Amino acid sequence: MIDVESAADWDRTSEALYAAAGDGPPDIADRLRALPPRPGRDGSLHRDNVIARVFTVLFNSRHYALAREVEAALGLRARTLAKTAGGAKLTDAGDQNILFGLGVLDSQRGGDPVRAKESFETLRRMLPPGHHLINGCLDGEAVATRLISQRVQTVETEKPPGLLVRLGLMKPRRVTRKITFKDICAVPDESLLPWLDRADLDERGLSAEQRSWRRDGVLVLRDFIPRALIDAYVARRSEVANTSGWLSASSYQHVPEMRALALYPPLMAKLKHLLGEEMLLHLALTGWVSTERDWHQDDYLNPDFVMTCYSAVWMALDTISPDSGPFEYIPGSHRWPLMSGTKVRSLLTQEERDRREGTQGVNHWEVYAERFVTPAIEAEIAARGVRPVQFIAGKGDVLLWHARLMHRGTAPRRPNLERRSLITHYSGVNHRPDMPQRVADENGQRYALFEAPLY
Ligand SMILES: O=C(O)CCC(=O)C(=O)O
Ligand SMILES: [Fe+2]
Repeated sequence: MIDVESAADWDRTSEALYAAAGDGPPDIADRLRALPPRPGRDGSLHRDNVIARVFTVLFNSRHYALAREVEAALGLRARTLAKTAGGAKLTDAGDQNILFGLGVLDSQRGGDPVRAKESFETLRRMLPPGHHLINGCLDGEAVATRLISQRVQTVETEKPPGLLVRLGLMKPRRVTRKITFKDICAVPDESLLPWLDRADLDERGLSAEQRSWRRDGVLVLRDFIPRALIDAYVARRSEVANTSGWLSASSYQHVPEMRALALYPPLMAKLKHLLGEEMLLHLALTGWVSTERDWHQDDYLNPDFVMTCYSAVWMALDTISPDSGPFEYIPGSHRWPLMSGTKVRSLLTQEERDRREGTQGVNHWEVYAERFVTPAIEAEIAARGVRPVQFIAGKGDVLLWHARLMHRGTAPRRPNLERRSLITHYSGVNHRPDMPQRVADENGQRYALFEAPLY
């Protein structure tokens, strides 16, 4: 194995991986398995980077059958790795491979080359003697491309340029001044906001729950979900042998046991009571570990017409350990200025706005923007001197949160500790013209349909 210190090394290691990938799918699993192991802190192997990347590319390009094949051949780890590589934070990543992978991903995204180099150097220092780095992520993409091209005619097979070549091409980012929270917010038209958020609302006649929603932006319902519903879902979810759960955001459409929780009529009634509109289920996060998604309000990810007529629900399926990376929020922050996706995107570089990733050409603007969004929110929190609160929950406890509430999935203190939750997101039925396909369940509760298999 070669230590990567120069552009020539990148090329040589790439060639080694191309050779390992071979020409076709039949023995791809064997070839990937034959890649050299490189123990990380959690015992992961070097090949994990390649597998994660292969899986991500296949999945993103909707080559589900091939993705399933790779997964079947290599074990369910492929999915977990792919998810971790996409969602982890550089500073929190305990896994050397992922750390390195992120460095490479940074550079692929035209991200901060200094950070990419730093993560690479950090990894080098962490490596035990006799272990080496190779260019895993990029070549994972190459392997995936090759796999696809064996089965599908139209996919390009061109080799992606090496990391250092890309770094050489990147222009240094010009930083003029610090971006503040105000810079990424907009003033919404009050008359279009949900009724409980309007300043001129007559508070007489509001229920205690409506008052607390108006004041805090959350509603906590202890021991709210019947055990039998939770147990049925947990049994089904346990069939997925990895902590990330199903990858597709609309897995609920294929899993009735999940819908029984997400569309539990008393829960839907609470949502309607707070938002003033019937709510439509359209997203579920089924991982049993923290997303580690940093501070944000959810609404800035939505199209403008949603206008914060949106809410999410955090359901504890078991006792949630404080060490497992609980959900954290700032009470009352839904009355702070409203983060605006348009404003955030306007602060990206033109290159970032134009960038398309993967075979599907997705632009991950919210990920690129974290470099200024996270510091801006952290500065706002410090300036206001407010204290975050964690949702330390028992089985059946539920937290409903406002689309504008500042929240995050914290980093676990014990990395592999389970955090058994179901997180579901809803919009007002009249606020989603972009989700025309919808059905009602036997109780009349509505959910959106998407063209995605259970994955
Ligand atoms: O991991 C978490 O608890 C945070 C999830 C989150 O931010 C969301 O679902 O909107
Ligand atoms: Fe969120």
